[in-house]
Amino acid sequence: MVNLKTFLYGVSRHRLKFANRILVITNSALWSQSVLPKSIYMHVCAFNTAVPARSKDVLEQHKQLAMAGKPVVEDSGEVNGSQSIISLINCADFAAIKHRNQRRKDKDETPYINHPVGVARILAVEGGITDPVVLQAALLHDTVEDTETSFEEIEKEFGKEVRDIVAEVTDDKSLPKMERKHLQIKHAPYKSRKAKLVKLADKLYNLRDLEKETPQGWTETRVQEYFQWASQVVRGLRGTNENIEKELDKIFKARNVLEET
Ligand SMILES: [Mn+2]
Repeated sequence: MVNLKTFLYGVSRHRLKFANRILVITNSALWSQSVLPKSIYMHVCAFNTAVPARSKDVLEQHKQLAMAGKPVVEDSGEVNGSQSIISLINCADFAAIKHRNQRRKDKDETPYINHPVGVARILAVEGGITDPVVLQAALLHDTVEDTETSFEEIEKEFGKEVRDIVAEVTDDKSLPKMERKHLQIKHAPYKSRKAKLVKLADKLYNLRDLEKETPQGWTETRVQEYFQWASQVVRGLRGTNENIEKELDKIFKARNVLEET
C-alpha cells in the first residue's frame, strides 16, 4: 500500500510543493485534486504499479482521470478491503504451491505451508497486525530461501514493497550455515520495522515448535543452542511488537536464555 509518507517522499524528490493543494486520500493512494503535472502523475503511477491491489484497468482509469485534470477518488474502503483479502489469498496460494513438496522436521512431517500460514496468524491474531503488506510478506517469507522462487517473481506477483520485506528476511544460502546464523544476530537491529515483525513471528513459531517436540536427529544440546541463538537475534528486533515479544520472553525465561537488556 502506498502511504502518505511514501507518497510525499516521491513528490519531494521532484521538489514540488503540494502544500496548497487538496489531496484526496484513499486507502492505497493519494491524488492531488488539481491537475497533476504529467511527470508527477507518472511518478505516482510508478509507485502504484508496485501495489498488487491495483489492477491495470484501475490504474488506467486513474491515469485517464488524472490526465484530464479530474480528481481520482475511490468510492469506498470496501473495495480496498476486498483487494487486501484477494492479495492475501493469492499469497497463500502461491506459497502453498511453492512449498508443496516440503515438510517440517517433526515426526509427523507436517506440510511446510503450515509454518508461513502460522507466522501470518501470529502477526494478525497475536500481534494485532493488519497491514496487508506485512501479512503478505509473512506468507511468502520462506519461498526464496527454501524453494525455487526468485525475488523478481515475488515483485512481479506482489509488488516491490512485499519483495523488499521478503529480501530482508531471506538468508544468503551461499554462505556457510554458521556464518548465516551469526549474520542474523548482527543484522537484526538494522532491519525495517516490517521485516522485524516478520522475523519476530517466525522465531516465535519455530520456538513453539521446538518446545512441542525435538526435531528428528536433534540432540538436547542442539535444541538449547537454538534457543540461545534465537534470543540473541530477538534482542536486535525488540521494541517492535509488545505482545509477540512477551510471548517470546515466556519461552526464553522457561529455557533460561533471556538476554539482559
Ligand atoms: Mn520461517
